[in-house]
Amino acid sequence: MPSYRHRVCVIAGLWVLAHLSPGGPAAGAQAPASPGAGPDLQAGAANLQWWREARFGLFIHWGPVSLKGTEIGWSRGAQVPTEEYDELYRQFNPTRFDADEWVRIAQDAGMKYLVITSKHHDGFCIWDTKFTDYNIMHTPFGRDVLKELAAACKERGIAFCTYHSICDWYHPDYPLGSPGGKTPKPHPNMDRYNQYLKNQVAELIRNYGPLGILWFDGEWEKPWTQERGIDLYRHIRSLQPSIIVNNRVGVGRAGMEGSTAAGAFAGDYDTPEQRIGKFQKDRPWETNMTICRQWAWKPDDQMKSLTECIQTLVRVVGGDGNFLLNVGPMPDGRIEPRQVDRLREMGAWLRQYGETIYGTRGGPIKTTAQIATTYRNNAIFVHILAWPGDAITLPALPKRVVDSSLLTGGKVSVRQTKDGIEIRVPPDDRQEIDTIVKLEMDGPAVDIEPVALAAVSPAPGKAR
Ligand code: FHN
Repeated sequence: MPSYRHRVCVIAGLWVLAHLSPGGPAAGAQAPASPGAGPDLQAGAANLQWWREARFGLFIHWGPVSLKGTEIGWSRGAQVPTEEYDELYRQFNPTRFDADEWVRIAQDAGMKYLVITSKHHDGFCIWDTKFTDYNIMHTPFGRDVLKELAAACKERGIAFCTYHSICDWYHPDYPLGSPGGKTPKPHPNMDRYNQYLKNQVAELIRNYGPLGILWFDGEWEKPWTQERGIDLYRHIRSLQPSIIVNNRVGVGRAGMEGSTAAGAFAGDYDTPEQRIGKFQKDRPWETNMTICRQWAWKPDDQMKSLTECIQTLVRVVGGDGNFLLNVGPMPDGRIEPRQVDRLREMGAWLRQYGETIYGTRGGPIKTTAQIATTYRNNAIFVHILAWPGDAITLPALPKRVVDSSLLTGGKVSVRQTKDGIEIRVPPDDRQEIDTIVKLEMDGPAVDIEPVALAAVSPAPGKAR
């Protein structure tokens, strides 16, 4: 994985931008603005609202490399010789690709937005771009995948979004090449590459937009700078003011942890990768994670269990984040049936318990190994993911529990004292994946200051 260069710009010239949180200025002192960065570079709370309520999206990493079953971008010049990798597109013919089927799979999974790699680090473009012939129209398949997906998303009411890599180990003008950005190109021209990048971003927005999100990546390498990042943010905002852009365009992202260096320009949200982000309500965030181990298609890759998928979703939303779950479609254009089954199982769970996920905020009790909480209006949803003993004891809250119910079925007893709230559910009514208790409070849960629960390790034999 990339070794990140944390070239966070000089804090003295940076700006903590207003309205990072939905409700208004972010916490934290006002620092001098970074060159060219300001609130006008952000989507704003109103444009983020649909995304924060959506909570769950499908990530797709796909390209001719699926013919090899190795990792997109990273295997170029590593497991797959560069010359061979760059010729794969000439045999790429995913005849079983069906855009409407992919979007239906996302919809059936309970996902509300779809982010697909328009171009990954390997430089291959899966749309009819006028700026390079290294694209899907020059393959035996010859169809514009982005055009078909954008139409299918529009038809089914799923937000269409694209992932676009800033680094490009194929393009002759980008200074670094494969493997993994470790080799120099012979005659690079970064300014010309930068224009190519901006031209293609404009194509994506103008021809396939309006896009829900432009999900950037590959900003960590030396040729990219904060100034180029600010310029790219400004370019995007000028093309579609409402678009949401992540924090991987400036150079302030803290590696896989995905947060943004204090004071650095943050884009619209943080991007913890392959992990559950920390509890954070003052800046939007989204965990991006693979359903298997590899981002792109890999035969017989290890796939996450339903318990892990659901509990990750619950823990992420409990931390006030979104969950972007990735599949790598096969070279014939299908999403692997066992992955489709997993996504369908998640959708079945969300059809039953989605009220505890969609349109909720994280907290007010912070996630632990045993529980996560989400809330909406006066309701707090306590997701019990493991049982340390016969009861779960929550910290004292400043509002009164006026009613309670066990959304997952069965009986629950709730006892509130000045010291805390004790929850008991008979073992037979406890769910393997998530036992959900709804607490109806005597006022809005948003007024409750987030509170940590002392972690309790499960008593022996009491894991459930
Ligand atoms: O190198 C990429 C990787 O292939 C994948 O696209 C992930 C998704 O967040 N981002 C980079 C690794 O951090």
